[in-house]
Amino acid sequence: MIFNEEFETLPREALASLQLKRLKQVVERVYHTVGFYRKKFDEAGVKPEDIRSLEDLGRLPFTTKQDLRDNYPFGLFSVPMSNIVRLHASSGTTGKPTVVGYTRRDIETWAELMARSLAAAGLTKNDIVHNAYGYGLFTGGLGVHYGAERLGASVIPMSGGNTKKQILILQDFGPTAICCTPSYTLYLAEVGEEMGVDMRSLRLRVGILGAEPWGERMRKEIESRLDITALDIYGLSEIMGPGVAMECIEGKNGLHIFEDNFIVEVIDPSTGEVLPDGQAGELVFTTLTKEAFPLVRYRTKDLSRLMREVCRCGRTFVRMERVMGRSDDMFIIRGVNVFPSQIESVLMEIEGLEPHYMLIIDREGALDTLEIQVEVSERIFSDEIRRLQNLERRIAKDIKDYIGITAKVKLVEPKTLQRTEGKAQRVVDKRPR
Ligand code: DLL
Repeated sequence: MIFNEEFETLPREALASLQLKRLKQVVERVYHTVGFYRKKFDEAGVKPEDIRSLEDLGRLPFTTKQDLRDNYPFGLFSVPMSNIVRLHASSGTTGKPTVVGYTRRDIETWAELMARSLAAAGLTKNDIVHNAYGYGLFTGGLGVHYGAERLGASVIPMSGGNTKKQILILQDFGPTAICCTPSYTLYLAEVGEEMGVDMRSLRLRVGILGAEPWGERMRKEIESRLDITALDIYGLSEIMGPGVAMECIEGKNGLHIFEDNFIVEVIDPSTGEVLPDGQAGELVFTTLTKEAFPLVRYRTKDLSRLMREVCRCGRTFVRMERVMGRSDDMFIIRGVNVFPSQIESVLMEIEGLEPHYMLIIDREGALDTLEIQVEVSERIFSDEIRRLQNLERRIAKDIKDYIGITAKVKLVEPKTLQRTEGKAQRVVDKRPR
């Protein structure tokens, strides 16, 4: 179902002229209300009136996470605090959180985009939504909540944690949709199975899963353990929260970016050069409708590529491929650039491994070391030692062959690696800095 037929199916030309009109307004607005932008635009020698076409966007400087940090907490807001009705923050792995603000109208816009996202997953007002994204400063909980209400669905504000209780609610309230991170979905399946619940016979039909990178293997695993359709939702606090892009149930291949609200570009993360459609690079967003905290050319560090082919759902919005990883969760082992998602896809090809793993990076002398801890299934774990050793060797060999790095592999007992309610933490970097 398409929630906002008029905007979501706009012919590309009409969409482009809407984007240009809105872009001009945003540039004008930030130039006159946010000192940071005025200074940056002046330095770059661009005035708001220089933006005459969408291509002119490329003349504006990028905004980075560091700029947000430098203006912590409210320095980039473009309205007085009296017009801000909500604050959220994203926990940075380092230092202070990133703070974002919303006006009343921003909350309405966000609710609409989340309603669109849920509708893209096939939800209507007749659905019951089990919302296990965390409520609080994190945008997941309240973002989904307002969207579900806007759609008219019945929302269960579970938030994260309390996993056994979640299972009870899943059984008794009969929600038809679940919203949480993909890793937590699997954890729920695991706990439910442990409690003797047949997780495939729940009323759940669809999962709206995101906030962390995941892959097709994980999708299949979730779909078969819970007997649902698992769809990917993308967003980031800086740009709004969840609902920047959403996979539709008809296409199930890439996420539609709500382009009437955002302009997306893909750049080469090392040079900043804008890449042609289809090439992988870093996503850069410009917000077109946000009042409190507009962002111009915000570098997300998320790596993806754009797909222009028309989707069978009827939406005209461009799709982004599921996020491959971040340019900054990349780590370098003895000179080789490695993304956790690459290791995950090697592991997931091997029979008998569970989708739970940890990567521990350390240094011995001058050499970087990587230890991969991965859970094996119950059946494999009871095998004789020799077979487990063979499996470890096989994994190490595959990692070497596919990624080109030497790793120490340690198989661990099922259900021993730490589970999280929110985003999975899979990399521990112990190297001295
Ligand atoms: O994670 C917003 C969100 C909530 C999205 C619920 C989807 C569902 P932040 O905490 O600011 O916001 O983290 C944003 O998470 O830059 C990506 O690196 C990552 N991320 C979000 N969605 C996906 C996804 C929320 N579907 C950061 N696939 C982003 C891969 C994702 N990574």
